[in-house]
Amino acid sequence: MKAKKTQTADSKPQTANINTATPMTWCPGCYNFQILAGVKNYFSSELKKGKSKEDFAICSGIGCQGKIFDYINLNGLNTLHGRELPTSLGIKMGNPNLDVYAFIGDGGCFNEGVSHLVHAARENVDITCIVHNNQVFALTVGQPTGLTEQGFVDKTTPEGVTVKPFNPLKLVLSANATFVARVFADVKQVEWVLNEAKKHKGFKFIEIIQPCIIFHPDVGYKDYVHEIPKSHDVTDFYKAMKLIDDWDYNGIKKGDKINTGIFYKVKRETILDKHWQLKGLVKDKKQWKDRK
Ligand SMILES: Cc1ncc(C[n+]2csc(CCOP(=O)(O)OP(=O)(O)O)c2C)c(N)n1
Ligand code: SF4
Repeated sequence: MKAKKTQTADSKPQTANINTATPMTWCPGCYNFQILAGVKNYFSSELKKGKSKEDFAICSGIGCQGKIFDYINLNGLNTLHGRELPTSLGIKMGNPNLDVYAFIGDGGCFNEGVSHLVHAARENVDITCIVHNNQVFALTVGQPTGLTEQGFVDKTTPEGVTVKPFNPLKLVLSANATFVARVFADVKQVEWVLNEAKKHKGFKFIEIIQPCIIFHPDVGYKDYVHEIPKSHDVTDFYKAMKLIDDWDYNGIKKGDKINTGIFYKVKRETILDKHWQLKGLVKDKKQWKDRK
């Protein structure tokens, strides 16, 4: 694991700066800037509340969103495209006291890495999975992913996408994820949802609707965003499915609702609870090397 900045044993806890000097290469106006700002606000406030940089690990893969790794000064690993979840699981197993955040694109998560997603949700791995959903493979210049709408045309698909996208949140819920949420790429919403997710033990899945202004622009998504009613019972699986089903990702049609907020949240044994060695490390706040 790449340590971006080390702390000596006798140095004081850092309440520090998580900025990096890496030049920004996102397109001006990219919604990833909103996500980055929300994520940084969240980590900064955690550090101010007494957490140390060494309590966190971040992981991303290859893609426009993957660059977020370079813009946040926290330890972690920039891994292979689509392998953000198994890498994050490895980090968590290596040190279960770390709070691990995986940043993934919709291509990485729902195309190349989709099997990892299903099993991370099923195992209730205690990590936070954040998907920047722009409905295209943006870094490689806009090819369709499994979430791109029918009719979408690019150089690889000149006659347009012929099949319907699948609904990623229905997949995540069906795989028994215990925390499922969606927000729009907005600083405040991102910060809010991370604060909600941190209260939950288990696999936290957050979809962020992040239009790509170059290859999959915002065709009015914002106008279709609806906050989930406060009265929604987050433990009701079928109601969660119903709210998720209000938008099928196949473009935007009259009557669609892109619901945002927490669809589902239930308690279930996590992968850590099932293994006494891991449980012991968490209970004693120790690392493997310190075990007797
Ligand atoms: C295993 C593998 N397959 C394909 C690629 C090529 N590749 C690199 S980035 C990328 C697109 C990433 O798309 P997405 O995950 O949706 O993120 P975005 O760029 O849209 O943020 C692809 C296909 C790769 N690097 N590794
Ligand atoms: S190509 Fe799209 S996702 Fe990538 S940086 Fe530009 S606007 Fe953002």
